[in-house]
Order: sequence, then C-alpha cells, then structure tokens
Amino acid sequence: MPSSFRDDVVAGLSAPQKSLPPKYFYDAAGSRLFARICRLPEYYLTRAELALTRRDLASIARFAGRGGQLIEYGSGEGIKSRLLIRALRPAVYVPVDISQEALDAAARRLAREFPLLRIVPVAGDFSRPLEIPISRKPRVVYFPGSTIGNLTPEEAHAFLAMSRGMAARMLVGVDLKKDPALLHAAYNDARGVTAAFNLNLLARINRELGADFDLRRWRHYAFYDPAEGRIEMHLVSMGAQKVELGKHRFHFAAGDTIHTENSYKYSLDGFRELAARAGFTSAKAWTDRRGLFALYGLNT
Ligand code: SAH
Ligand code: AVI
Repeated sequence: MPSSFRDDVVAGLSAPQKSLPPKYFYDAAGSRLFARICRLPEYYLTRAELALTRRDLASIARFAGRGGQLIEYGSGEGIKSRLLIRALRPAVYVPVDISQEALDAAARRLAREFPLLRIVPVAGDFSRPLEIPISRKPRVVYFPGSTIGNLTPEEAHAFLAMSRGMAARMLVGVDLKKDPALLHAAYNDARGVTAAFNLNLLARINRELGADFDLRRWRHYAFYDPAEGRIEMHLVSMGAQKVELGKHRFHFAAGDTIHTENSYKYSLDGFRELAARAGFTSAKAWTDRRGLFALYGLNT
C-alpha cells in the first residue's frame, strides 16, 4: 500500500536518527524556493549543466535520437527540457514530477512554446512503480539536475535498472566530486535560500498535517562528508523541545538533528561503474569547462 506523507513523517521522526524524505521538499512553496536556488551565485550545478547542454546540444541530440518519446524524471521548471525538446523534436514528451504545481506550470509554458508537441504530464513519485504511457517510438529517459544524487547509490542503481527496462538510451545529469569548499558554499548560500528551502519542510508539515514545529527553534545545517562523497542536509534543534502531530509527540534534545537530504557527488569513473552495474554497456560523458558537472549518455 502506498505510504502517505503523514505515515512517512511519523516513521521518519520515530527513528533514533530522525529523518524526512527529501521528495517532500517540493510543495508549491518548496518548488518556488528550489527555482530560486538554481539562480544563486553559489549554486553552480544548474549553470554548469545548462552551459554544457547548450554547448554540446548537437552531439547530445545525435546520441538521444530525434523524433521519439522523451521521458523526463523530476522535470521541475523545465528549463533544461526546453533546450532538449528544441534539439530532439520528440513526438511525445512525458514530464514526471511529484510536484503538481511545478508540473502544471512547466507543461503550460512548454505547450505555448511548442504548440505541435504532444505533452503527457505524469504527477507521481518516481521511486515507486508509475504508469508511464509508452509509445512505440524510440524512447529516451532524461534525468537531469543531479536529482539522482538525492538517491542512495543502491536506490540510484535500482532507478537506472528500471529506466533501462523502459528506454534503450538515457541522459543523466550528475554532480561531480570537487573542492569541498565549493560544495559547502553551494548548500550554504549567503542569502539563506537553501536554509529557507530546508525549513519549508517543517512549515509544510505544520500546514498540511497540523503539527506545531516552531521554525524559530530550528537551524539549517549542511556539510560535505568526503568519505561518503555526499552533502548531508540537516535541521538542528535549538534546545529541548516537543512537537505534536495528531496523537504523536516527538521529543528533541538540544543539538538533535533531522536528516533531510543527501546529495551524492560522483567521480567520472564512479558513476560509469554504477551505470555498468545497472546494465548499461556504454557511457559517454559531456562535462562543463570547469569539470564541475557531467551529463552522461547511457546506452544498453
Ligand atoms: N530537473 C530540474 C529540477 C530538479 S529539482 C533541474 O534540473 O533543475 C528535483 C525535481 O524532482 C523537483 O521538481 C521535484 O519536485 C522532483 N522530485 C523529487 N523527488 C521526486 C520523486 N520521488 N518523484 C518525482 N519527482 C520528484
Ligand atoms: C534537486 N537536487 C539535485 C538538489 C541538490 O542539489 O541536491 C536539491 C537541493 N538541496 C539543496 N539545494 C538544492
């Protein structure tokens, strides 16, 4: 049975190391905050992926093939999608996103820009089996933005294997290992937008589930763990406090954290190995000029 937001929150806050699934960041407010993150000077990921996609668009389109079905997971605002659609001219575009608001807004914009394109949006959680309308045309799966980095390597493996069953080719955006200072800055921006994005998860739990998190008593904390190769995002309790959610009571001591997100960073070879384990026989990588980010073209 699919678990609900409430069940996931109660389960996550009941464990010894409290955690919340990052897919719940993206309500309407969270999707707007994420769109602001993408424009921050410190958040190089979006600019680097856009730059390499623009520069290598012809070769990316040759790899992906034209006129087929483009299935995009975690399409969000659809900025990169627009570039790809222009170059690939797919017959059908299937954006998949958990955020109904982001999905609707992007589909409306793209329909205006590409009036002849058949757009079939699917609102849902890509970590569970989803009904994706499959056409008989050649299919390519697009998973940009380093959203794969928010999955554990085991989940990423399962996702790649699932995609391989759906399309012979896949394009995946992957954030690369780099100077930890750059990584740290990207998740600790000076304007505090990432902090607001992180705290919005608690605000959403208050709004939708009627909990009573006092947002003034929580702090955003993000750090890079080089041994794990990941950014960890947490919310830290500023003192002993109790939070009520329906019949549940959660107690937090000063310094207790709720782990809200991992963002894995891969080496070029590390991701190639992951793709090979998931059954892709070849992996081509396009990188930006500073070597910060890679877009992989995977082939079965
Ligand atoms: N592709 C865009 C957005 C990345 S943000 C870019 O490259 O900038 C991650 C996106 O994935 C968000 O739009 C979020 O709503 C969506 N998302 C996160 N977890 C998801 C899940 N489990 N299922 C479906 N969509 C998810
Ligand atoms: C969507 N995802 C790839 C972002 C990331 O970089 O892990 C989410 C994010 N978290 C904090 N800033 C951005």
